[in-house]
Amino acid sequence: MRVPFALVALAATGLLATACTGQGEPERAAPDVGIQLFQLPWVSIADECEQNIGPAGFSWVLTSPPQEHIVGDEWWVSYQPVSHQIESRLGTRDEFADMVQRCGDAGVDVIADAVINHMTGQDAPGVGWAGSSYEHYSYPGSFEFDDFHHCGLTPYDDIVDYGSREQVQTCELVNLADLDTSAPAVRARLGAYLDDLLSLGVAGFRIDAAKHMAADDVAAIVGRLPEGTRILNEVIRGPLEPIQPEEYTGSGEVFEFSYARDLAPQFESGLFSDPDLSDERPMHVPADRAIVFVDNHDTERGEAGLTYRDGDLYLLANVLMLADDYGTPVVYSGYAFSDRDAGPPAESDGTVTDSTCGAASAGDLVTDGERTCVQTWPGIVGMLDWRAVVGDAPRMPGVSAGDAYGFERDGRGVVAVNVGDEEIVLEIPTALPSGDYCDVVAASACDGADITVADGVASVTVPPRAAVAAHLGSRVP
Ligand code: ARE
Ligand code: CA
Repeated sequence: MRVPFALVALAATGLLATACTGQGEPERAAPDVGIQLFQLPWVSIADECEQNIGPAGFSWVLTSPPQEHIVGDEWWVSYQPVSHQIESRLGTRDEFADMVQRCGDAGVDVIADAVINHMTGQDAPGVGWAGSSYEHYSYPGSFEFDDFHHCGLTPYDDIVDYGSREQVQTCELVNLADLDTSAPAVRARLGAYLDDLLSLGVAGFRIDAAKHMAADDVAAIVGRLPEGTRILNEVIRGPLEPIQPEEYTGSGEVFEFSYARDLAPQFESGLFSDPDLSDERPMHVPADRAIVFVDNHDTERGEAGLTYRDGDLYLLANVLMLADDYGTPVVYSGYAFSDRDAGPPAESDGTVTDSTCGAASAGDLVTDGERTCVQTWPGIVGMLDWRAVVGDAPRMPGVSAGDAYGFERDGRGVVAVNVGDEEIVLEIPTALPSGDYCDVVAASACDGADITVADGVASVTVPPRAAVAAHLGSRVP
């Protein structure tokens, strides 16, 4: 039998002593895998933690920015802070606190998206979501004109040239009022905001637009936070730019954009190549500093080669990422859209509509506004358990045949993907014990012969546009 989805989920929570093996269950180490829940309300994230994310074995969620923002329907209003009150269209302060508590009880940490480089980009005065009045360079009670950079280097003080470090860090990113993060008073007020979120129990922060703050400024702002506070710096790698992600590894981890850029083209060409298996991948931060992803909320609206729109192939890319031994993966879960600016489904007062995921599967067509619910896809859940079983076993050299590619994590698990239109049998050298294994990616029932290991070789039959994976715990008794 193939391990039914529910059993995989149970095994992941450790409730199931023996699923598909007569040898007793292998050791599992909870994998460090995150899930970005884009523009999902706090109440819904709490429900997701309890119903899907915790049981699947994700260790953290990355939320959208929680602070007060400008009023509008677009998703990106979240990135224009009006004040640092934790009141937004995604929920109230109490709802945020309750989410952190409930996720924690489900074994899931919360990482908040911290927008600290800038305030709003509105030239006209206005009133924010929670009622705070503001002008472009005046946020009563927090920041006034002199707390901002006014770079004087370009027309309207906007960043024009990413080749200029000074422009990138002291001019305005798309007109967003750029805080003078070198000033002690500014650092202190931003620090107070992060402290406030920590007091509600968050485990850490994504530092939005970190590239636009000098690495020393970021270090000063986050360096005083309690030890163990997790910092994920957003520094989009621009290969020819002067500011590189490596500058920020001293203050935390960094989103490594090279990873998805290298991964996606292989799915189009069917020509897979092994990454450099030493710790030194070119144009990549060291593995222990890297956050990797197939796409995120910016790249799915821009450069990403694979998104939810690619159905099966998108799942396959996530499978390979989750099987890899480089970096900490974060899976992305958003909503379908045609218009880049389109916000999430909302109530007439602007509050984002609550939404929890039922049983969805990869490749299901989602219409605009519908949530992709990637965290419930059986293949993703199966691969989280796979990752828990393989632990830190080294990644062995890959094997290709036609449009298929796969590799072993030494003695613990094998994985294969096929991006072509024909079934392929891939032979992967392995130290797994001989026997029959169930595939943990597919949602359907296992007939007991998905993968056969004999004489140190795993024979993996990979259907068209599918992924197959097996681990020590999916061996058929
Ligand atoms: C919106 C409107 C603008 C308007 C502005 C102010 O779209 O037209 O001028 O509001 O009123 C998000 C949206 C923006 C939105 C903004 C504020 O994407 O469209 O602007 O929120 O509401 C650079 C940065 C990188 C940044 C990307 C988007 O380096 O940090 O641009 N990513 C983060 C978030 C975004 C967010 C912001 C920052 C702002 O993830 O979602 O913007 O808080 C090369 C460079 C990159 C550069 C990239 C794009 O690749 O190497 O560094 O990324 O080009 O320019
Ligand atoms: Ca700046």
